[in-house]
Amino acid sequence: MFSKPSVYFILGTADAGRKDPLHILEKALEGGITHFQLREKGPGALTGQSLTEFAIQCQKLCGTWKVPFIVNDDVELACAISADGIHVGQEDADALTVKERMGKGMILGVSVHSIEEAEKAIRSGADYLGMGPVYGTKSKPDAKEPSGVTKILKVRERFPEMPVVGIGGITALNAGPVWDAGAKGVAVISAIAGANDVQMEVKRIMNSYKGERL
Ligand code: TZP
Ligand code: MG
Repeated sequence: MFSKPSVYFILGTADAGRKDPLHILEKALEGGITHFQLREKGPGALTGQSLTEFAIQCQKLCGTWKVPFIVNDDVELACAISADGIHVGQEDADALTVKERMGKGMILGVSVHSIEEAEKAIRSGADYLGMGPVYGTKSKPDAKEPSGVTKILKVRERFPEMPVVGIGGITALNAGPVWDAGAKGVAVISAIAGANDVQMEVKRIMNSYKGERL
């Protein structure tokens, strides 16, 4: 499910600014993202029927590219539209409860910040762990202090089989240490959503794995 290098794109309508979020997603898919997470948050976030309709449009696009479509937090929505997966943070629904509720084949991602949280997430049935913020981020106002790759290294050492995805301020230029720390993937919002050429930016991030510059 996570072959290295994975470029895991996260987007909500607020992250698109004045651009069309579906167009951004389409270009990101063309560029080669390997995973997509719908994370609809903040002022003006879609809710109810408009959120469901938007989610289905994102899901259809991802389906065309055979890219897993993962929903952040919203277990109801993820189950209602049979998303490929759900991602929860420590403040969200308990991972074990989510695991029990979701469909058998669905992917469960959990954000963790320590060995203890990682252990609990793994016991709850997490398929991958999100870890960050690695660098400073403007996309999550309540983000914790950035901790570089130290925590990723620790979790990788303790749970070498568990795929870890780094997140927070990651760009094509600073992704190197995240790959080197053993992350299978990098999760990115602004570097992709805000890029002038979304497709090219995804390729650049993908190529950062081998230290190649595009
Ligand atoms: N969790 C930790 S940092 C972050 C989330 C959702 C935001 C990442 O966004 P960006 O723009 O790639 O820094
Ligand atoms: Mg959350």
